[in-house]
Amino acid sequence: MERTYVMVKPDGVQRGLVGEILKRFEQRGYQLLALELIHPTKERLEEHYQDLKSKPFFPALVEYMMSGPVVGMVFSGLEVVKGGRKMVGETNPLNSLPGSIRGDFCICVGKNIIHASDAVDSAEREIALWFPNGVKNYSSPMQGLLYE
Ligand code: RTP
Repeated sequence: MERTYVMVKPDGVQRGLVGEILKRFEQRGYQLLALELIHPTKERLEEHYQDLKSKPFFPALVEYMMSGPVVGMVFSGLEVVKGGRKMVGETNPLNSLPGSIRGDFCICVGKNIIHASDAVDSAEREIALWFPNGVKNYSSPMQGLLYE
């Protein structure tokens, strides 16, 4: 089953939105495989956002992401990468529809509360980066109610 990496960013944690975000992914039917609150290092964030290193906003992005703890989660489910991105909304919250997480809870691109992997290969790279000890699958009876 496909997996994705979701991170509640420091502003999302500080605003007490972890439970709301977790609830939305769970109620959609995605299965929670891992969850951890951590204080990310600069090195880990630079690795996570390696594709954005040349962007002018990169230093501010890393600074923002180090402004407090983050909560990382791994979810599995049918096409969870695409579905998860839809739930999150657009990078700029102003372009995010109400009903999406960014559309419901934030306004500014520099404080957009959540990250979700944008492709299956980057999801696997991010899961390995943030959960270096591995993530175990487990069977859940609930999953049988979601798929034909
Ligand atoms: P993320 O990786 O955090 O899920 O966000 P994303 O795919 O929607 O957007 P991406 O282009 O990967 O950008 C990563 C994060 O960088 C910040 N950003 N700031 N000031 C700016 O113009 C700007 N553009 C991007 C945002 O926090 C964005 O989520």
